[in-house]
Amino acid sequence: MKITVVGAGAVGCLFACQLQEAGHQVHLWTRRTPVTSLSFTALTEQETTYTFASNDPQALTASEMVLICVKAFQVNAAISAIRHYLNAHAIVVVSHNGMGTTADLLQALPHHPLLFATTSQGALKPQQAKIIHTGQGPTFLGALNTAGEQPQLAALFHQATGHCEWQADIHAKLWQKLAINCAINPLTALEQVANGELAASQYRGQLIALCEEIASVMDKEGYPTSVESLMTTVLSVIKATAANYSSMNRDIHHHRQTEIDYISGYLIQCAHQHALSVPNNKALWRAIKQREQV
Ligand code: KPL
Repeated sequence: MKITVVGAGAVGCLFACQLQEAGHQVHLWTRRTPVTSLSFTALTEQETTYTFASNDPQALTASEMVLICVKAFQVNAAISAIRHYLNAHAIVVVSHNGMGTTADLLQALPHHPLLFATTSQGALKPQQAKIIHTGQGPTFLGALNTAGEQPQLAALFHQATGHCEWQADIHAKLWQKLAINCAINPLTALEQVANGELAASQYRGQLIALCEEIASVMDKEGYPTSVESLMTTVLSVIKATAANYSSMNRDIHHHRQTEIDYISGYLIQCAHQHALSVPNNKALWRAIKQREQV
């Protein structure tokens, strides 16, 4: 398949290398300096160099699938930059942390098959042309509109990127991921600690309070869960990614804008619509917004 990956961050580069390795024709579209070659370190530590066509409007127009891997707050700008080049049938798959971009996507691209991919694969990009695969987690793919109902695409991702499952309701998976990110990301960013540090008893009360608020919002959103089940998931991710620094930890560390408005901010917005109070999540949202100014 002819595929354009928009965004050359860690996840975009990881998908680009995996799709190219699986035999697809991958073109990269980035805001910054075009990326033409990437050294990829696999989980086996084997290193391979992949070369890509980059920032070529003709290649973008020829693409059958466009995979948008930018931060949630960059989605609108990315769509504005590419939409006039897209061919009418191009399938558009969006992948980012957090929630809250769907309405804008549906409005900007009403006639394209639109899908969302949420992934737990881990990748690090220590340098511009270097990408390291750090963890193999599942990817879930699902439709955002009727034209996006293309379950066969899960097989394409499964073959290229490792375990990928089709989801009849992708929002169920997005809420699960949002819960994990609301619990882990702001705390690890404010404390500047690795994910594993949150297993310490000093954080247990705060994690439970966050999960109670998240469960109450998920219930009203039609995705009922229990505090116990959320805590079990959060603690297992803390353990599985103990040595990792969360994406928000890295953003604060490097003085970059974070995805807080699409993580805790999205939860707060939904809570507000249901007249629910989420003081613990709000306090973390406020604290991150203050740290972003520094
Ligand atoms: O998704 C993540 C992130 O860092 O954004 C987790 C799951 C917390 C892993 O670090």
